[in-house]
Amino acid sequence: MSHKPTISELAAEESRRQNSVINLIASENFVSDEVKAVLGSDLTNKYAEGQPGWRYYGGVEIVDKIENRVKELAQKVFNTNYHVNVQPYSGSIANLAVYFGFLQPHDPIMGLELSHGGHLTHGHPVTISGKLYDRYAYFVNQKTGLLDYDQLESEANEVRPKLIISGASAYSREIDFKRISEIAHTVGALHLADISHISGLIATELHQSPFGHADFVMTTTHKILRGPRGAILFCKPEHAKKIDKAVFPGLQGGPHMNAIAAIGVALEEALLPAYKTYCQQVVANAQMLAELLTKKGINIVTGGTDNHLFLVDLRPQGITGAIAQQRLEEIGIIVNKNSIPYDDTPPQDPSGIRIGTCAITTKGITSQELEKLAEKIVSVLA
Ligand code: DSN
Repeated sequence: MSHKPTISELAAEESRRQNSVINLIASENFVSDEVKAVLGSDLTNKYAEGQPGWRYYGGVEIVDKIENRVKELAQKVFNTNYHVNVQPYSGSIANLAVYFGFLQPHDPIMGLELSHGGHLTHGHPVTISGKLYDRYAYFVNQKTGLLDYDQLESEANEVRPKLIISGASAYSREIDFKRISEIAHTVGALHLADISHISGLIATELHQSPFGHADFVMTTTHKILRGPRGAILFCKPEHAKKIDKAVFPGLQGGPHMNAIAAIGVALEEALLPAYKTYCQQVVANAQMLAELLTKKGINIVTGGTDNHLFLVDLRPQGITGAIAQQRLEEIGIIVNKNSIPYDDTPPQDPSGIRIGTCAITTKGITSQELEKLAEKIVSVLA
């Protein structure tokens, strides 16, 4: 009888896979051993529904201390006095908590079109955020590939949304959160800034901050922040009660205390000077890789990047994103196929790939290795 590998064996196999490839997936990273140790600790055994100081369970003295400390760390990392909730299981639930707490079914909302770099949970029709609320997409400019704030403003004036969602998962240029807040507030809307992809850059002042402007700020914790899977949801103090109630009991049960504590470890790491150096290197590596590919005739959407990622437009090569993803995987380079703005093909078979440098920077890639990497990428795309 053939041996079916145990889950532990498969997990070990996945570790070997991760360490044997070059990971260019913009939303993935490698966490530290300390993050892993706390994530796998006995905190996973503990129920703690409620908030520190008012739980529905006994034995919460230590988890209360942990959750309070993680909240303090989150405020410190982002240099903010916004209220903070560290319980959302993930980014999708954290965004939903804002919608559930502040919107009524069929309220109009605005989010960046998915194929222009937006995110499914920002009102895409296949998700609850698009089914429960009336989403109006905004777009990047067709010529420049840049967010078109004037177009957003005139659309907001027409739509009169209750909420504008900013933030992206495939946009390589700086986002003007202040301007988006101004647009939102002028039309009587609230503003949710989803900073999941760039939160580390905001924490280290390498990107404009939405704090002080947006009503809500949400980040996942497992991308550039190098924590476990989870999310942190911030809001202006006047929205605190509704946000906490929307997360629990509105959408969730017991918080995952092991994940919350491991987020705390990642936040402790983000306060170290080495973290700023890391974020600077992430951006420098993305810019260098984009430049190397451009020199070799590859078309980068918007011509480069201000952050940790960029999109490759494969139309000149005459191959799809799926083919590029497969060819790259065959030579040990992992990317994801991705729509590009004004793509003529569907998201299942888009014309681009997304490349990000968070994971390879954690692994300490050198500039010579980046040059070799660019050559390898071009060898299978051209
Ligand atoms: N799926 C994530 C990404 O890859 O950007 C966002 O949730």
